[in-house]
Amino acid sequence: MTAPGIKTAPTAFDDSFARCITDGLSRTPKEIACKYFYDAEGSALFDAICALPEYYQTRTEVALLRRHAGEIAALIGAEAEIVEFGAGALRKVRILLDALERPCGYTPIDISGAYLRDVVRRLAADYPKLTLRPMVADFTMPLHVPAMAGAARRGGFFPGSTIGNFRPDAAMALLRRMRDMLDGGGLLIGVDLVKDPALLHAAYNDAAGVTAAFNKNLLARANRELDADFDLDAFANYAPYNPTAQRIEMYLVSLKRQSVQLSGRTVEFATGEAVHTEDSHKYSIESFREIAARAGFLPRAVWTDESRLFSIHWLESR
Ligand code: AVI
Repeated sequence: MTAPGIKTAPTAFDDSFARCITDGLSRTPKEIACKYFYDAEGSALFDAICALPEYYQTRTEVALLRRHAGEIAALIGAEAEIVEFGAGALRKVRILLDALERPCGYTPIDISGAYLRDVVRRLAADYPKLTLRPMVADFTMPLHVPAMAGAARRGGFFPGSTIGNFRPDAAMALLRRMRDMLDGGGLLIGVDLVKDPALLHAAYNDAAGVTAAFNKNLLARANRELDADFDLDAFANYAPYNPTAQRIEMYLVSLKRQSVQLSGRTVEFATGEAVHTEDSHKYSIESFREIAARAGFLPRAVWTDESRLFSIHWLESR
């Protein structure tokens, strides 16, 4: 059920996890797309990652948003519609909504429908006058988001350095689509920065093993949804930093030779065989501004912390 005051936009969302995992595990090397991390369990695990002491990204970005909220709100302008890509827990947007002058509405887009409905209900209770238009959709695919009546312009919001989970060519294509969608407005985007590899390694190899559970949730999800029989203890989480490509690479590595049943098929794993599950690219401020400019944005303001761990960019789309 949709909460009162919330308009749910119609979407053509195709649940393709089954196809992705069966195709990806029949390839060499094996792979599963990282967007499938985020079912309800995976989204909750990602929330737990964001609170980890080693995962500096969330607290650094939140501190930057709080510190510069006034400046950011002035750049976005009055009566804007905020469109958030991969909205997650809807915590960061509250900082924006509190700072903006008469925000017109908020369109959170997320692939995890149950999770989105839940968090939007809570947001609606705190912002009763705001028009909320949640969209359950895969924002990595071409997507039409109709203009919101009464909005002076659109401010895209893409925090959390999710852009880093795309290969540079795919990141560029996505930024181009966002640029077109935000025509006349702009995009506020969080980007994780290149830094000491030891800090990066720790952030993706936390002592409590939450990132390992997040990675293995792909297999647990296949067990829940696709009648698979993955033994989670027979796979290791492996997440090294590749300094040449400037990215964290995440893998699930088979600890033994094994056969797994998946949607009525048998998938064979050799000992030590890896399934690639995610890349998390890191940028310098300059290299990111360059990509944004090549995607058609006008890179304007950029904010970073004293230790240069993380950056937030305001890119104009006009
Ligand atoms: C969502 N994304 C930006 C996270 C990242 O840091 O690349 C996903 C993540 N994977 C492992 N830990 C967090």
